[in-house]
Amino acid sequence: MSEFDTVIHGGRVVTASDVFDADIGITNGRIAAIAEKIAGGDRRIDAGGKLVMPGGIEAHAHIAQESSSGLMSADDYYSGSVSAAFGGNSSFIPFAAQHRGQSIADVIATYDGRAAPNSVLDYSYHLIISDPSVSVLEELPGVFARGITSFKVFMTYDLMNIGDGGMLDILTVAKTHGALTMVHAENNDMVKWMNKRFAAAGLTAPKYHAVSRPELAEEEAINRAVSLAKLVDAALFIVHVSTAGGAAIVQREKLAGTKLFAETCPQYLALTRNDLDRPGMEGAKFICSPPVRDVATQTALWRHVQSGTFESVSSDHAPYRFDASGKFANGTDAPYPKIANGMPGIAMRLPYLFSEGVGKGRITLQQFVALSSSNAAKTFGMAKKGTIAPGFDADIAIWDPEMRRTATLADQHDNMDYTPFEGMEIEGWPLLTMNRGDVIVENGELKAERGRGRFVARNPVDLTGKPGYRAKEFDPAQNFGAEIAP
Ligand code: DUC
Ligand code: ZN
Ligand code: ZN
Repeated sequence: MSEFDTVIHGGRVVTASDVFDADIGITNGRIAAIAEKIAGGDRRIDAGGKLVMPGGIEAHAHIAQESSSGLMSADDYYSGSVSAAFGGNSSFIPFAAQHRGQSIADVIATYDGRAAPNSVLDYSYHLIISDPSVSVLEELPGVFARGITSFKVFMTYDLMNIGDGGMLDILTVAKTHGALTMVHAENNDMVKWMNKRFAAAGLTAPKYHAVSRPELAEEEAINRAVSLAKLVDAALFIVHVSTAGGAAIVQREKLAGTKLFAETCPQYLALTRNDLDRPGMEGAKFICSPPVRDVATQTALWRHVQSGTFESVSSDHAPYRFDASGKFANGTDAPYPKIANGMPGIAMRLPYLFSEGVGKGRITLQQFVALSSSNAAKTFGMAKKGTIAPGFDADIAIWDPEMRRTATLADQHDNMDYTPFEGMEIEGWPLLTMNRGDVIVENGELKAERGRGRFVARNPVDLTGKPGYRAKEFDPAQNFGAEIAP
């Protein structure tokens, strides 16, 4: 018996700060040693000529989740985690969604029943709250105590939008417990007004989806969400930023010290609204909200990826098949507002970001690791994940930086019947994915058992370096209003 269960040798190790040649010794699922040369190991994995990186942490995915209209996503915790692993991820944080009238305890129990027997990867949940009633707010401390330290709210969709007052209530409870509130920021009334006008003009094809959700709707809502969070000085994470204007607000507010985090997604870097204008109903494959925009937006978002506006590039994997179980649940000629919202991408997030980011010289290897793994671990409180260091979970992906592939459905290993990335040329591909020392995927083969993944209890959000904002109305020195300060 060797001191190490596994030794990965001969590879080039990448962390968010460094690139160096080293061997890694793994014992009991943890990284036990990093050295120039490590002998022994019950199993030795040759990583010569390869990159050895922290496995991705997918922080935005809709898995075994019903939409507000009751449509189930195509991927469950088995297919979703398998697809994530094929795409170089070692863990993920999908959503547990409360729909109106449901107790939070029931929601969490439901998702435990979906995830625990099925996931091949470690997982946690962000709790979606659609109904911040007094009883729901009272349940939240128990959720934090279980290590679910982030949740998502919506400013759009009639059945999800919690209103500004609801957001202030949630932000305030979150602040008390050190939780992070994530927000889908789009102005609901702007979108509904646009929909009404398109419907009146008989314009219902998928391509109108893109223009029905204007850039201004996102920019206005991001600005409002940030103002709400600042009023109570709570931490906020803007999900799926799709506009240059929205990203600029995030950048400005981060500079000002606001307790703000954000992500964008590959689809906003890779696709444009022209994709919604493909022949027939093909455009439905590209319907997601917020919508994909244009080339100028892609260029601007890449600049923000490069310069630190975003903690992460997440997939927003929201899989609905191109059939009656998904996109066409309301008929094959449904008007765009009745077509399921979302696209798959959990297996393409990292290959796309590597190829277009590292491969094209837009970001460094270290930035790739930060954007794909390390920042998510820090932001969402996964204390033992997100880097390669002694004592951390052996969550590792070995990549061939030179492997070329043409993106195609067969490589996704999900339950979908299309990938929006079909045909894209990719350079750099994950060959092996490991979670807590177990090999999950190796050379195109799944090696893991269904249900081996474990729930990860997460820490409160780390706000070090973010001084925040103090509304003068709540400043005791101003002598008015401070009595009700949050
Ligand atoms: N928001 C998401 O984050 N994902 C899918 C659809 C949506 O509105
Ligand atoms: Zn959203
Ligand atoms: Zn989403």
